[in-house]
Amino acid sequence: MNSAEIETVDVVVVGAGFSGMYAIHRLRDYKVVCFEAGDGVGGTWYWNRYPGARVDIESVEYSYGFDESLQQEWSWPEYFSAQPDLERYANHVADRFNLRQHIRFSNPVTRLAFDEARERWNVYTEAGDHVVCRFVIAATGSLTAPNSPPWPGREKFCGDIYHTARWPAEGVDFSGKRVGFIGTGSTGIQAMPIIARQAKELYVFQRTPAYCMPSGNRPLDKEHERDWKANYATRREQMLDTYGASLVEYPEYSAHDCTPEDREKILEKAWNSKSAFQLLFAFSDVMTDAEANEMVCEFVRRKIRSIVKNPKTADLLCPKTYPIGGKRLCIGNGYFEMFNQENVTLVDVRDSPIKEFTETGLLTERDQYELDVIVTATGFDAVTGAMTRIDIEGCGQRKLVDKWAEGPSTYLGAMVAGFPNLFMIHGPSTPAAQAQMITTGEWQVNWTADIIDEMMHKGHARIDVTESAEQEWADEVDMVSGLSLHKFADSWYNGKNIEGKKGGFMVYVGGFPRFRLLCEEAVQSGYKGFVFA
Ligand code: N01
Repeated sequence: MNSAEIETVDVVVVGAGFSGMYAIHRLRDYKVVCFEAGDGVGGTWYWNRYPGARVDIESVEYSYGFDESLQQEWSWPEYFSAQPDLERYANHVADRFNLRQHIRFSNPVTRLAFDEARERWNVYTEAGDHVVCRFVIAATGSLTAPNSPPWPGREKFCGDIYHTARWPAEGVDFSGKRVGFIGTGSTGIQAMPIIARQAKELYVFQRTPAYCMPSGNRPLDKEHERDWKANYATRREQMLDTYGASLVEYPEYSAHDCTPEDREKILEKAWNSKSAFQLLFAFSDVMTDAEANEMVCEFVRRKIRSIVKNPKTADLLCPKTYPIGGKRLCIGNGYFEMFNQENVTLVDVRDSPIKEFTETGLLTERDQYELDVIVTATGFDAVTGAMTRIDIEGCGQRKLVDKWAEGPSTYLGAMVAGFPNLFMIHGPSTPAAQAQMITTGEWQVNWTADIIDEMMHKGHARIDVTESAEQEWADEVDMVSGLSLHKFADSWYNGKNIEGKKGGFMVYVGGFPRFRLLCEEAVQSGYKGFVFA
């Protein structure tokens, strides 16, 4: 193409999920284009439309705070919103703030290449767009790239196969069907009880049992809503000062300080709490002290045994090999109860792994299962997958995928040395799903946009970070994860959910206040670790 025909903008935003949408809004004084793979806004809440998809953070918190009238006008029907309500909210925001004019839908970015001489990014898309820009904001999400384990024989299977993260908008009718469901993480636990109500038979293929607590979801009561609306400004500030950017109770007492009777009462209260995740915050040391953690694990196992009538099934559903919270705690509605239904069968694929898909179902090492439909809720190539699936080429034609071959390196989770003017929101080594993602995403967008504003104001063409700053950030990330029990679980946090994926712990578990402080200090101390040109 003739260079005169190539479109030039200030900022390209990749992804029109919640962070990408806010980035468009925050940077609207510049020329901004956003490329989005889907044909609508909402990111995670656009793609994950499987039955039962629902947020596990209170919606009054899990929503934008940047516009007071938006949060005053909007009403959530339930405490923990279902996917259709979250998607409706995303569409409302896109319309209300005229964001669609900047978004090119069904148009995923395929390649990003930095032109060092011009100090500009070349952005190429699947639909054939080529845009040149000064800054790229990759708002690509932590849980974007679906993971589909390479079982042979998929093409042979005569029925339908679905991945929960690519669910058909028109839904799926499971009536009278024999359904095989692979995956018992947060997604599977939400979807299965609903599918089990419809399906003739449901076979649950479990590799690792999950800790799960009830969601406490209910219609949002008007008094609670009024109270939040009267105090939004203060509450949003308070949220930023908590570990997970969420106002759950954070006790100061250790599990060891309590008598067994008091511990039981506290755990029972946390189990029945209206705030999801309260079990992880039942005591101050659940995520740092193995014995305290085990007390909570055993409490959940007792719950499972009391709910599930078949003792063998109950035992198989009890997690025994990793600490609670080591993988993200699942929040469910009737998951364990579902195993009391006659049409539901639990299959242990740790003991007898899935070998292949056959014409009529699934073959494990021990048995053949006859199925009409197979649903995979096998998670994501998390944190890095959305970035490494784009061909990204920085200075010296170095590819991001090569730089990250042994695991992702970043500075503050925001930038990668040798990839100037490319900012990530919820990138590797940010708190990601350890903290409430809309509020922390908004905060990261503001922090990034302030840097861009300053560069534009001062006439800096280029910002990069040093490799020593990356190393210091890696040391910080290792230090805080070394203090927590997360390392004792194989999960998407450390890439061990996917065979062969390399890298260490990819999520910052030092808490959002510390993360925010370190990001703010870096900028305020004269851009420590950054290099301008
Ligand atoms: O994915 P997962 P997810 N053979 O990776 C199994 C967020 N989220 O989509 O544990 C057999 O947790 C795998 O087994 P194992 C939330 O942050 C939030 O459920 O690796 N099984 C596991 O059981 C969450 O953490 C909400 O042994 C295989 C399952 O597939 C994140 O998304 C709702 C397998 C994958 O679980 C991801 O959750 C939903 C194999 N080869 C999701 N490979 C809410 O807000 C994988 N599995 C409520």
